Amino acid sequence: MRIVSAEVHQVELPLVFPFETSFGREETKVCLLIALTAGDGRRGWGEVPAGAAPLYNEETVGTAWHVLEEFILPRLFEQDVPHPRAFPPIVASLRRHHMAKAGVEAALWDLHCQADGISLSTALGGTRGAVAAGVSLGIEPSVERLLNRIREFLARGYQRIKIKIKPGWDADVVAEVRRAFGDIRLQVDANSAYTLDQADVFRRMDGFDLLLIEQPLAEDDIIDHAALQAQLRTPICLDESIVTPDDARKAIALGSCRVINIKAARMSGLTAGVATHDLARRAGVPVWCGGLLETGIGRAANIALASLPNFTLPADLSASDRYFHEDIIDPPVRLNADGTVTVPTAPGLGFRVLEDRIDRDTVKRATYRR
Ligand code: OSB
Ligand code: MG
Repeated sequence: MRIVSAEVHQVELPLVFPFETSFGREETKVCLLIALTAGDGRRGWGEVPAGAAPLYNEETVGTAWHVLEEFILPRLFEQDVPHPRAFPPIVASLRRHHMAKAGVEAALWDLHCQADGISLSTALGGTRGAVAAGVSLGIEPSVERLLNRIREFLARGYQRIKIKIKPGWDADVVAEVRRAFGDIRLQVDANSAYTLDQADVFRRMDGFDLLLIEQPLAEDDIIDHAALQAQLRTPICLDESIVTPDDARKAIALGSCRVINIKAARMSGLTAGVATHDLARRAGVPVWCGGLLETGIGRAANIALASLPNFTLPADLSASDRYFHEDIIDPPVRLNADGTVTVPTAPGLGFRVLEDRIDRDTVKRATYRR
């Protein structure tokens, strides 16, 4: 593939309702969208799900833009890329900036699949036609408000509920959720809000039959997580701590987790996401597909990835209407009656990208040429 130009769009889409985690509250989805144009005129799309501030990881839309403009896109234009899997080595010597790299790699996958007339799911090795969908719900101003949200999403048919926790909003809230909804599939995500000396909170939660406890401790830690996992029956699932396939190998070897949340964007792209899936599968460790409140473009790639065989737990892949009044893909992602999301079979991302909506939501844009 010869890429002749790259458009970078910074978009802002209002969320249907605010999303609060232990690290902050978001009312608007801010990210970069990348459109690559190939020599044959085809366009491929990818998302850089970095936010306005470096809260989930170290990247922001500003750092991603800088690194794309100054380093990643110039390298892309320097050579032809025979396959999307040839892209990671081209940018490997640029340290980190995983989301910026992942956005370009996703657009290359879209182009590659369009050219071959295959779906992204097929290209990645997907084996299922639908993915079990869960919903991730933020911290609310009151327990009652959270219970109402959960009720609403259970009624829509989501197969599992994930709630965000932080010190002061944890074991008691989980107890109330269990009391209200019985044995629903339930998990929690701390986004690194605790330290090992707060282990008693997790020992308490160990009695609530959670599917998993996501990222309780520091984002750069796999030592204390191993110590905590040894005290718990409930699997620890790592999110922020796993940014390369090698991190996954080490965390599994140390016993730092028994489940892994895979977000290709956190790991520099779909190639690394698939590699992590493969090594976890060989180790007998289940994985599931996480999300970063992506627009339809990022979510389409996540759906394709989640169709691989070892994605055995419900994904943070909700319908478009959980996030946005109007998504930027057509059709929007919809929840099936059985609580799944269909994996598209059309070539590439499998959805039509609504460029006029992207233009409407774009606050900053630039085009770079070979
Ligand atoms: O930790 O999984 C997370 C959203 C933003 C940042 C971090 C996380 C999340 C989610 C949302 O939980 C999942 C989704 O996209 O539905
Ligand atoms: Mg998480």
